[in-house]
Amino acid sequence: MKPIALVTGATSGIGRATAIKLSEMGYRLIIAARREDRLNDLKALLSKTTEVLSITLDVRDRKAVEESLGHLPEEWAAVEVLVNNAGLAAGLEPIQDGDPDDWDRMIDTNVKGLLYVTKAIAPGMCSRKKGHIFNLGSIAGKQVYANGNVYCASKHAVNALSQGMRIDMLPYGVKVTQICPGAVETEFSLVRFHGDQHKADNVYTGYEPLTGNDIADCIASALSLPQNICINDMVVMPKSQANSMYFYKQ
Ligand code: NDP
Ligand code: 8X3
Repeated sequence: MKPIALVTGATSGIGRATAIKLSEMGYRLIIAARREDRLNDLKALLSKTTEVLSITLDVRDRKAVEESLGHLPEEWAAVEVLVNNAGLAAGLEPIQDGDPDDWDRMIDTNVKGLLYVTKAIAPGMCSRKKGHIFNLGSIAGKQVYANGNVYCASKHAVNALSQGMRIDMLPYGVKVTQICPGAVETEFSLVRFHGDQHKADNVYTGYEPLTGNDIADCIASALSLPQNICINDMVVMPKSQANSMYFYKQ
């Protein structure tokens, strides 16, 4: 029987690329996100190579996460790989000008959503003594940049939770890998700037950003290592980005 991987936020960017990569690696896929039409398209694509369970889900909805991921059909219950990817930035303003609705969205999705999904899946991994969790952190979880305030705080929380999860599940052999990318060209900036395509495109000009496929390759490489090795933390930057603040643009 093929192993099972669950990817949240599979309808775009890093999550979509990772779901495709994992299907090519021989996993059965559980894909979750809010946009049902996109999930259906991805399911059709993945179904050419593997079995797929598609779940329309808002990870901020604790009850919905418990009901769906906490009660998976028996043949889908033994999740081996969880990719906690669903997340977003909303806004890029000084704290005094920030929108509390944006703050709620980021904290509820990036921190609480990740916790709800983990709570639904991790107990099974512990009881089977087998599992690998990937948390999508960010370079923003390592360094704070101007106007990044709440997004950076949410990713610093992911950084702390990844360390805590790794310690807590150590006796059960569950691996926890945090992936911390720099700039990846996805819908991330379009979402951050509330649909302003021009502002979003500007983020990625003058240098070569990473792609969702690049991050999927990193996840695949961590997964492909021998079982006694765990990559705890991967900080993955475009060649032209030294850290959150320093880009070399031409
Ligand atoms: P995208 O906007 O392209 O994809 C985000 C995905 O998250 C979408 O599939 C979206 O699906 C899903 N999502 C958002 N909110 C929810 C929710 N409430 N419930 C379920 N799914 C949700 O961005 P990326 O692929 O770039 O982002 C993926 C992750 O990588 C995020 O955690 C982000 O913070 C992180 N990251 C991104 C970087 C970048 O530069 N792009 C760099 C570092 C980290 P839907 O709208 O259908 O629900
Ligand atoms: C997303 C990339 O530059 O906002 O985490 O930190 S950045």
